[in-house]
Amino acid sequence: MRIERADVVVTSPGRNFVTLRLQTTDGVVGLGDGTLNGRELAVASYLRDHVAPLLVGREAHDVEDTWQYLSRGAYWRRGPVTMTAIAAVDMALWDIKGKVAGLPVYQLLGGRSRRGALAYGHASGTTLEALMTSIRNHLDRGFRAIRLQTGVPGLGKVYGVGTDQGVGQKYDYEPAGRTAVPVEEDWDTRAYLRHIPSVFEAVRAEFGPELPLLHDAHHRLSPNEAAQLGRSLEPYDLFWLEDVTPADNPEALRRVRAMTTTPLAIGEVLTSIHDYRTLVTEQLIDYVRSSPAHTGGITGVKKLMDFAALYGIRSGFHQPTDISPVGMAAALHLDIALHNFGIQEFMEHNERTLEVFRTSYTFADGLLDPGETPGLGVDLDLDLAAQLEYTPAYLPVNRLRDGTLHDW
Ligand code: KDG
Ligand code: MG
Repeated sequence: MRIERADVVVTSPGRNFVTLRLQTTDGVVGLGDGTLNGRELAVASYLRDHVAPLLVGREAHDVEDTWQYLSRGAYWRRGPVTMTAIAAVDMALWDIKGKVAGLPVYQLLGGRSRRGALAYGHASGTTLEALMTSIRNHLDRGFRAIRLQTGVPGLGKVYGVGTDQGVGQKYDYEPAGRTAVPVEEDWDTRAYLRHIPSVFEAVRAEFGPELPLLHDAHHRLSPNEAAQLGRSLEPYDLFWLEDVTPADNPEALRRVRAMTTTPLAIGEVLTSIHDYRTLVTEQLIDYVRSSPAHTGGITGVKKLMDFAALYGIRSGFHQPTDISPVGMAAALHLDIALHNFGIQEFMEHNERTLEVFRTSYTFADGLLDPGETPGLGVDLDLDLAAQLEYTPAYLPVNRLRDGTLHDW
């Protein structure tokens, strides 16, 4: 069974998504997510101009060989654009294999290891009161683990804080502005470090000790500041503290690790098993944050998680709404199959997106499940997708109060 067609579909149902659609000589269709937020067309071109011509005529069943062919064979290795493009191909091939076998992909990865994947939702508020409402809204919708992001007194818009919700309203955070240049946010680490512990104290007092709580520091702290934050949050028993330092210097976490027992997660911007060598072998982290969509697909992440398993490190795959439902499905099949699953991020896609991508995964009682549809379990409505044109959208940049550009 050979690959006969390889088409790249760019669509924008409220945000931009890149999807690779492969079709075999037997008429089987496979979908892969190639979305890289703010750099979507770079991956679309990589796929369309450099990868699709190599795929046509290849054996569709040879998932591992195609993965090696595209990563070793390109000579230029790793990096987010390359690894997202390889991810798209890999997911589409697993989708095809599952459809041909008549099995959901998780069955091909070793079968079911759990009833469902514990999901965490994003609660946020510009004020403590708004945050409490957001947490209640999430609990009412079935979430059993919550990430908290909060406004900081004296700062304007802060990462992860959406429009304040009324009772029963949904979280609607969308950082990527549809503007010609990135929006500029401001940042003050000392103000942040002073404020955050008081928020966790109030939330623990209100919701008790059982609820798993998470927080994303989004790459902004020095190792010493990160250690300070980890220590100050120890009394509130976090499930994890994410991306405390910029991920491109894994050694920075040695100091953080030595200073605090708060569990650490990192890696949404890491794209290869090689990026994790120090983090994993020195046990500097507790959770891997890479997503299949940016880390070479199911094949890339399976290798990474089997390596992490040797050191007792678990998964917490990145899944904001800037990864498409196809990428979400790929993560869920891994979540159900991997022994060293930890938790799954879950931001719900908007209704328009779920009209373009028809999914078979479910969320009930705090748990996600990929469903039993053969393959990944996602269909793409090509006609609707074609009507929703790409619009440039950039993630924000961050500046300190004196104007210095800081990590966002
Ligand atoms: O595109 C960038 C987002 O995916 C990122 O800011 C989201 O940090 C994030 C998270 O934890 O979901
Ligand atoms: Mg994050």
